[in-house]
Amino acid sequence: MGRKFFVGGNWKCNGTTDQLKKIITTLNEGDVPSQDIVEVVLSPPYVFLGMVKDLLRPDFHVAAQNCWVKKGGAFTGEISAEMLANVDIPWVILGHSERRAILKESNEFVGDKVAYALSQGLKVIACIGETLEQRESGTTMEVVAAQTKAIAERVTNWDNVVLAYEPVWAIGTGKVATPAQAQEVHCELREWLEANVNSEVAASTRIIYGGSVTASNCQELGGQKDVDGFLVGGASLKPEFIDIIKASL
Ligand code: G2H
Repeated sequence: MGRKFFVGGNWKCNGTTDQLKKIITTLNEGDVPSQDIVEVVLSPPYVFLGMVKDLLRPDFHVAAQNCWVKKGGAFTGEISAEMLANVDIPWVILGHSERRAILKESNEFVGDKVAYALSQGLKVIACIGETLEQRESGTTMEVVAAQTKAIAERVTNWDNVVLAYEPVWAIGTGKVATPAQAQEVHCELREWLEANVNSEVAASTRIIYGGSVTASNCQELGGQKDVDGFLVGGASLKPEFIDIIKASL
């Protein structure tokens, strides 16, 4: 079975009601390929999830940007996976490098989150990626393999997992990975899945690229054999996101 192109928009900690309504209007008016060709998921900050879900066209879906690692309870400030499921939020982004770096989320903690979110019926965009220092010291594959292993050890069914490879040095820096750099890591990740999970998961799991994706670099990146879409930050807050969705054609 072919892997359907996936385009995620990660709005991070940005936006006001008015600003997001404006973006939603642009998205709703956008002429994009059908759901048979591309799966589009937008991830607003928590407080706007309900509004975005209500206003967004029905062929686009929403994702939370994080959720708690286990069942809810006395965890002030957290939102649990079962709460997201309860209010029909189908997707969650987990393990974004900003959380790994700033909030010190470990590989194991992210793996636990992925497993728990899946157990509650959510679909997960699981982020992995190396820092500039790690790339320059030649440990890129070692780093992303360890991040993926922590997920693989806790997950048995990969149907609802999208793996987002986001080199940290390319995030919000304007310094995008070259198509060859992205393809190399995506291909090695697929080989890792084949060797350490199984060939069915390796063939069917979507591996998307994130890190300074724009309308001008998305065609070439999306044309790589093992690049199955994007997780877009900055450019997903702009009208050019429509052009990025069209890179699925
Ligand atoms: C990477 C990406 C979205 P940006 O964080 O996940 O952000 O496209 O701004 O680099």
